[in-house]
Amino acid sequence: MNDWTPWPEEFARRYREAGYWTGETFGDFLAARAEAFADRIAVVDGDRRWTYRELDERASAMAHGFLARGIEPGDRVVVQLPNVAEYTSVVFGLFRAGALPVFALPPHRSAEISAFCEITGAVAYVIADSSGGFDFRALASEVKEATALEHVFVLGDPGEHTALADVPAAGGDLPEVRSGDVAFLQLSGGSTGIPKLIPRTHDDYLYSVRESAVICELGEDTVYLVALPVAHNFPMSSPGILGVLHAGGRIVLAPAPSPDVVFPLIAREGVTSTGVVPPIALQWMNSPARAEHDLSSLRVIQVGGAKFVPEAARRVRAELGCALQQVFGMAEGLVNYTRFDDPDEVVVTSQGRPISPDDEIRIVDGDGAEVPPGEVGELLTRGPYTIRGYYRADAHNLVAFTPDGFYRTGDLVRRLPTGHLVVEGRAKDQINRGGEKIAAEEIENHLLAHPAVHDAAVVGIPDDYLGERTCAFVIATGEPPTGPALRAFLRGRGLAAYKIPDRIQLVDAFPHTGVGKTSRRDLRRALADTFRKAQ
Ligand code: OOB
Repeated sequence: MNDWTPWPEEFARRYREAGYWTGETFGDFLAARAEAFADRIAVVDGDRRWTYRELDERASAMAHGFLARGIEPGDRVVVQLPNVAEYTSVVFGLFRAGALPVFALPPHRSAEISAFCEITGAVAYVIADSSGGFDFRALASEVKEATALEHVFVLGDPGEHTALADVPAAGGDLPEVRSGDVAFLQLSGGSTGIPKLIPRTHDDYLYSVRESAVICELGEDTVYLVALPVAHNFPMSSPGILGVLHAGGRIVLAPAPSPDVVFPLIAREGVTSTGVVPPIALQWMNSPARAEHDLSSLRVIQVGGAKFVPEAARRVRAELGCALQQVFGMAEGLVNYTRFDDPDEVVVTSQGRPISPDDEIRIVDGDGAEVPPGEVGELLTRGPYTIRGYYRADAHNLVAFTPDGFYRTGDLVRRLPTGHLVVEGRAKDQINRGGEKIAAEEIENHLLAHPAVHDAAVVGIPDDYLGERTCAFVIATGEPPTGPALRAFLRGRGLAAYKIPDRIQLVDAFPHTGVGKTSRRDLRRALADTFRKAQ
């Protein structure tokens, strides 16, 4: 079994020759930034301000400390931190130690964290003591008991674990890290029962970061607000914190995306840009608190992660006083941006065009044949920063990628003559709940573990605010369980809160699918259709 699928040599050579893959590692990247922007402020977290030099020094001290404690180059380390400055020193520290961060998101609980640890064989887990009212130390103890985890590093009060504050150490040479190797593992939104992990190399990711910084016109005067969870691909690299560091700008970490937290921060720090999912953009536009804060420093708000409908997109300039940039990206690679010189109509009605001239786009019908120009089909893509396979997932890779290496995005799109893509829907069994992705099969599997559940089908139902919410259709055996009981059951299985179905509907049978098929995939589609028609 292969851990990951490298690009075929002819492609790798082409990407190097084109200057996309430069041989730079994340460790080099930070060193070069620290050299160029030494005393400028890189990171703002509350009252703390770290310069580029300080971030560089902290990252190296972390790297030495992790190595001294037995983390080895190539080891996987699950990182689950809130939006705090230490996220940057930990992650760059791991990069410099040659270890691979596995980026968990704050809502993940034991079901997800155990799965990440099992798939990757992670030896360490980095958390905050508690955040958002949840104590991560107990979760860590539970996962450590059941997996190969050897170390738990805790920001704050460590309890029975190791204090992150005790990790930094001095040291000499750091291990050699190769730019063509995997640098970290991102999470896929997924559409299967088991989470999928995305291996990204230094070369491929840094290419997307540098180009994103150019497209988004970042510079030393950029002040970027991290309103989404910092470990997500969007605030990480589109252009995100890495794009901002590349350009010598400043990152401002927000502990939450709500207007009461974010608006004063924008005013205080002179924030110039930020990236959010559609429900947050709507919340900001609808907030009366807008009038109480000076938001005039904002030049652009990026919206992505889920479809931003044109009616909402049209309101941005008038209500937030800044430009809109739509971002249609995926942790697997491909990222599309509307450009600042695009006509307004293109910016409000399309989801942008790819970063690279070598992003190959195919839009195909159900048989894999390309659709005529302008028609809707599934988006397949291949390119210098799009993966060729998931991590340790050989069997799944056979269906998720074409034999010639195109990633099947599962997104239904059409292409405008300008090359911009318009997202029209989805052909994957995933629910996009305001940017948070939920694999239907994963939730169904958890429901099926309940003794009174005979069968379950999870579908997305339209929602004005989130785009979609989740509905679980359940056929019971014997005494039907109540909705609250099923929800409590799912929470008890350690599932992230955003994955708990918003609605649970008990039914006697699932609709027939016409040809008498019984696969849950067909049922899901049929139920989703029935629901849409009933609305
Ligand atoms: C971003 O990344 P992921 O990996 O959480 O989710 C990717 C999926 C896409 O395949 C698509 O289904 C959906 O999220 N999506 C959008 C969208 N942006 C993402 N659907 C409609 N309109 C959009 N603008 O979500 C992500 C990664 C990097 C940058 C931005 C978003």
